[in-house]
Amino acid sequence: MKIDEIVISRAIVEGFCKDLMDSTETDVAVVGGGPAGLTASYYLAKEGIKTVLFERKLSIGGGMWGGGMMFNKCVFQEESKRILDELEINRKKYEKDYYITDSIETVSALCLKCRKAGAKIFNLISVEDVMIRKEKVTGLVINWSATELAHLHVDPLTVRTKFVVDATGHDSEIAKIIVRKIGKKLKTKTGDFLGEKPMWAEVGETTIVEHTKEIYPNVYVCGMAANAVFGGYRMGPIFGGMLLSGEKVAKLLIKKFPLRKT
Ligand code: 48H
Repeated sequence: MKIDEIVISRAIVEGFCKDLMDSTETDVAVVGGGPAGLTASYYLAKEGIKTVLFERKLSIGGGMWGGGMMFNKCVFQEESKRILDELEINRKKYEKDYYITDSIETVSALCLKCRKAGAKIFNLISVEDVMIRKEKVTGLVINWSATELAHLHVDPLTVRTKFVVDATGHDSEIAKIIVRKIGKKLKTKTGDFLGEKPMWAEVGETTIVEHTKEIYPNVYVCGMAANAVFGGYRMGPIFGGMLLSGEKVAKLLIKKFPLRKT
């Protein structure tokens, strides 16, 4: 069989550019491919909502690969079991109300389900800014993560979106960008980013779902970023709250698209 390197190159460049062109206008742009962002993208795409996820790193999965302190197991509580089942992730009961999964399988399943549902995932792209028109976020400013890492002075590109999900984990980067660029206008008590509190798993896992909501017109927060924005506790290596938070933000946004398939 004849194999031409140039055909391979053209296939990659053309295929990627087509995907990127198609993603310049979208319904929901999710920033961050950890467990929360992936779960949100899965449920949104499953409903026929055009969903694009941008992940800074080469691998998606965020803080999930390493389980707890690199012991690659993930722990989930009873409330999140139904999401594991929906995603066809094998789980073993550990004790009453606690389940354990293999972190490699968990991330891989989340990624595959997300893609199969129709969400577009771009790795190696960082969101560095937002577009704001009439006090609403209308788009994201993106650049290659490699540009950032090499401190190159290269201008970014932009994508238009109806809604943004900040799923950037502990750093809550989108919320921080908003405060930095236009002041304390978040939907928190002070309008400012409140910051994460110390470890208290039980409380952290409860508030993370409560804190999953709109933080600025058209911008929603989920996962660890939700507790960081609203001053919630951290919870350590239990991941049920991340899936439940991703599911909740998807539910909130699905309501914004009443004409989509149900
Ligand atoms: C593109 C970006 C940008 C950007 C960040 O950290 P994550 O895994 O976040 P969650 O909320 O899905 O899950 C949190 C969980 O992993 C965790 O850390 C827990 C449970 N901690 C508890 C504790 O007590 O410590 O994923 C966020 C992802 C990462 O992959 C980042 O690379 C990515 O977002 N990201 N991608 N543009 N500006 N900022």
